[in-house]
Amino acid sequence: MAALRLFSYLPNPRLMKATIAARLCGVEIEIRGDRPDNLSNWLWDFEARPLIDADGDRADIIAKTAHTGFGKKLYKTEQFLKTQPFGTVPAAFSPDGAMGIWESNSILRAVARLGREKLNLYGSDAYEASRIDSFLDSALVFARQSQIYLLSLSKTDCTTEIRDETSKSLNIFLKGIDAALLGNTEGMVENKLSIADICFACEVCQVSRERAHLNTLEENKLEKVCDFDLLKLEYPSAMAHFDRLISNKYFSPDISPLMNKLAKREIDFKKTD
Ligand SMILES: N[C@@H](CCC(=O)N[C@@H](CS)C(=O)NCC(=O)O)C(=O)O
Repeated sequence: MAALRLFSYLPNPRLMKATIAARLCGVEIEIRGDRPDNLSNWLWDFEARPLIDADGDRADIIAKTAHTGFGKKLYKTEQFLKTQPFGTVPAAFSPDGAMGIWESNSILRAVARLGREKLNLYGSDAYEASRIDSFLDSALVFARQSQIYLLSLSKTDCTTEIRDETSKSLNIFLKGIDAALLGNTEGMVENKLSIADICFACEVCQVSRERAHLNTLEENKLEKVCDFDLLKLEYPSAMAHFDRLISNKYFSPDISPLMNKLAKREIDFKKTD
């Protein structure tokens, strides 16, 4: 039986935090989900699945317009909302469905805790673990802004203010990581690979999904925030670490298909431009 069940839209770099950690420390996880557009046709539940006609008769399904990220109504069970009080995805569950965990960084921590016997990714003492938490918290501050940016790009109403705020937030995030690495190549905390590195790699992949919206960026006369060539010049240690991480064999099964698809989109866009 899987140690953790996850429900999310797919692909989702924030869910990849958990799958990369699970691969590294041998934790079995079960993933349910679908393309973002299709999740409005799914039952949001521990037993998540596509909706069926009979669901129309169920009194425990609450149909509500999403507050973040989905244009349509979402169908969440009362039990889902009991275990997931914020009602968001990615959503993780204990194997019996009784305990819900949300926020991708907390789901990542759960995987690391479950797998620490095989490989410890969450620090060797309270100080190291807390420093790792500091990186996760800094990443969440950045992630909040990148979410606003990516959602505004998908709604094609991104403004210069949103774009510039995101760029500023990315620069603050990368500046800290660049300084923390100080030439270290294995990891941000005590030069050991930890969930801080996994979170960092996935959040950079997430913001680089702006490349799925190159038309919108051009129409709104906006520059990308995640220009890898420029970022490499400005934050050489952070971006070299990012490159090393995404080509690591535990990361690449999740990251490479997404990054290759985005790179191809950029090449195709330049060809038609
Ligand atoms: N910071 C959270 C973001 C979670 C989130 O905002 N999820 C949105 C989709 S991007 C959601 O589930 N929205 C459902 C709703 O608003 O009802 C994380 O990293 O897990």
